[in-house]
Amino acid sequence: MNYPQFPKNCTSLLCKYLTPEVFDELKDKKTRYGYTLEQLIRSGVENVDSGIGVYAGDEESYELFAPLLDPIIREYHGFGPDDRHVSDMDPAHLQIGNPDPEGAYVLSTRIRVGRNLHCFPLGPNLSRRERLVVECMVSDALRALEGELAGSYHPLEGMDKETRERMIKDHFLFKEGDRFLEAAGLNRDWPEGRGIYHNTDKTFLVWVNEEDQLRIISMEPGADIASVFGRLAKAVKSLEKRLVFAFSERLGYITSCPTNLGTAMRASVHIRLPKLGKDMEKFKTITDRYELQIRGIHGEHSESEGSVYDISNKRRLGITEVQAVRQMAEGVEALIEEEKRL
Ligand code: ADP
Ligand code: DAR
Repeated sequence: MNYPQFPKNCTSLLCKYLTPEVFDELKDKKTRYGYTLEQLIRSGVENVDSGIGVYAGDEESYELFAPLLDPIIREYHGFGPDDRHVSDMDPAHLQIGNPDPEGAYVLSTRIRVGRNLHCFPLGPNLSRRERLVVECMVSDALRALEGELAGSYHPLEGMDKETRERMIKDHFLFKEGDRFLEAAGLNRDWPEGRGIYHNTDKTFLVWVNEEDQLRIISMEPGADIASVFGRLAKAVKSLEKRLVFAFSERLGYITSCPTNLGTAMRASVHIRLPKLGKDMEKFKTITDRYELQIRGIHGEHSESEGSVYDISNKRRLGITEVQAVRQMAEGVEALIEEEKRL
C-alpha cells in the first residue's frame, strides 16, 4: 500500500492526521480480526470531501490504530488519550421539562443510540455469515421484548419497495448507505441481514446492521423529551439482559464511525423555526452555544423543508447520555425563546 495522495483542498481529519510517519508506523499492521489500515481509511481516500474519513473494523482498531485515531478523536470530541468516558442513562437524573408543551414548534422528538455486539467485528469487517448471525441474535433478543416495547422484526430482504419507501419517507427506516458507507464496506451483500424492528405505534424501533449493528431508537410526536428518553433507557436495559455490547472503559460504546463513540447517542427534535431560519447567523450562534448540530429533515446530508430543522446534540463522547439530552433540551428552549422574540 502506498501513501495516499490527497488533494490540496482536502479538509478531512484523515488527511490532517495521516502523516507519512503515522502511515509508515501503521501500514503493515492488522487486527486479530484481520482489519488493516487500508480498510480503515478507504472511505476517506475514495471520498476526499469526507469530514472524518475513517471507519473502524473492530474494537481492537481503536487501540492498534490509535496513532491515527486518537488525534482524530481528540479533535472531533475534545477527548484526549487519558480521558475516560462516563455513561449515565438513568432517566431519574434527567430532570427536564417539556420545552414546547403547546406543540407550537416541535413536531417530533427522536433519541437513538448505536450498539455493536462484543466478540464480533464491526460492520466494515463483518463477513456475510457473521452479519446473518448478528441479525439472528439481535432479532431473537428483540422478539423477547414485552409491554410497550413488544413488536415485530421486518427483514429488508423481501420488503416490498412501496413499504420500504413509505417507512423511509415517514422517518422510520434507514436509506441504503451513502458513498461514504459504501466505500467503508458497509453496504456489502445489501440488503441481506438488514432489517427494522418496531412496536405497534412505531415509538420504539431498532435498525439492524446499518452503519452499526443496532441503532436503538425511541421517538414520538411532540417535545416530551423525558418520555422519549425513558422509553429508550428501558429498552436498552432490557436488551442488555440478552446481548453483550462492545464497550471500552476509555471510549464508552464502540461504533464503526469514531464520531459516534461514547454515548453513541443522537437526541434530536424536528422543529419549525421560520423566523430564525431567515437569520442563520443568529440561528447558528444559539446552536453553537449549546453544541447543537443542524441537519435536514431526512437525516444526514439532507436539507430542511418548510422551515423544519433537525436539531441534535453534537457531542457524543466525554459527556453522559443524561447531560447530552439535557443540553439538547436547553438548546431547544433557547431556540424557541428566540423564535418567539423574533
Ligand atoms: P441517525 O440519527 O440515526 O444517525 P439520520 O440523521 O440519518 O440518522 O436520521 C435517520 C432518520 O431519522 C431520518 O429519516 C430522519 O428524518 C429521522 N429523524 C431524525 N430525527 C428525527 C426527529 N426528531 N423526528 C422524526 N424523525 C427524525
Ligand atoms: N461521511 C463521513 C461520516 C461521518 C459522520 N457520519 C456518520 N458516521 N454517519 C465523513 O467522514 O464525513
